[in-house]
Amino acid sequence: MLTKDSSILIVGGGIFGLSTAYHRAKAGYTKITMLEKGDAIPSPLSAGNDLNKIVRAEYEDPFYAELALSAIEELGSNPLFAPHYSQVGYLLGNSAAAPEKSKRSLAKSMASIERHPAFATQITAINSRDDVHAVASALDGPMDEWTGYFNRLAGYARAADALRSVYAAVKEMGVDVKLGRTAIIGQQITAKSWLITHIQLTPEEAAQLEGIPVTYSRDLGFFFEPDRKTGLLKISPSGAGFTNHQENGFSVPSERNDFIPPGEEEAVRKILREHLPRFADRPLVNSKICWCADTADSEYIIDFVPGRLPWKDLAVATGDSGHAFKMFPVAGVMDLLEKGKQDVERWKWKEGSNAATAEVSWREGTTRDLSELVLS
Ligand code: FSA
Repeated sequence: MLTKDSSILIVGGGIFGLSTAYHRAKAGYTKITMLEKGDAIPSPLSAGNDLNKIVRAEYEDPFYAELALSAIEELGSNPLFAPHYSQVGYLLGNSAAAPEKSKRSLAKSMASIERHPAFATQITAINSRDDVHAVASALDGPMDEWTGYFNRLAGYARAADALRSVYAAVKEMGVDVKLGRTAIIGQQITAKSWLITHIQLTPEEAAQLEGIPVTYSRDLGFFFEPDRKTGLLKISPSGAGFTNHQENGFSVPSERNDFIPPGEEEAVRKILREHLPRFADRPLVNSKICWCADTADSEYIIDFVPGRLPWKDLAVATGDSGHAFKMFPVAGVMDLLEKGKQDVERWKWKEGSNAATAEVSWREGTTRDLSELVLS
């Protein structure tokens, strides 16, 4: 039985680890140690170590929609998160040439919120160029026959800043943090990465785009308003991601991440030409591939590792699958440790699943391994 002076060891200081440390410390646990493999927090290994991340409650599955709504509530009201959250809305759609898969994914997103009371006055359908102009006049690219919707109850969080705040808070609350340790992986999880890059805007250019919604053309990719401190506008192309398979069959994050995979620069330029053509030729800066822990069905894994010693009482919270940052404020309240078992079926240990071969409904294209690419 867990008591407030039980020792809790958290492996990994990313979104799930930090959120767990925060909520356990807040609940009065006094002996919490957190190990982080990277040499700092925000860790260079955490996908959350990023300028910003999308915050939205659109999910094919209402379970996650509700969870994301509770996270949005917390992001807007908890003083630890609120300074890092901008509710600029979410402009989601498809360009005219989008493949059927992107169109299906968009329809599911819309269906997940359109009848929900929380969104009753928040959604505007986008059926024409004029409709885009009405909600985001700064987007002056062709966006011909671009259709979708604008959801006001969404936005983005300044991700690394939020990590810094929570890290400072957990240290203040007495969590013992040890940096530079090794973490664990398994076959249920595969490391996949996506390009994140930026263009640098001048203060005048940034001012023109201030407050634009997070815009996601499902078939092309997404971008955010320019960062209000630096003028950096973040862009990420759509795709099924890049793996880094080892001889042992596991894909793990690569040592070097500061590059643009072949073909991806053109994908970024296409996003710019479609939405913000005046910046289409701007140099791409601070480019990196951002690593996520993917599961076969995009469900997180938050469970005890089955079996006897040495794993007794070892729990994992992982499998972000590219959609966990928004849950930062609530991830650690998934009270596995106190209940002593996971009764949320979807988050159970996924023995026998293979994340490396799975097909994901909300992603376009096919996964490529870094070994297939000729990197410059
Ligand atoms: O919650 C979100 O909508 C973030 S998705 C961002 C993204 O780059 C995905 O587009 C991609 O498919 C992968 O899951 C990594 O995250």
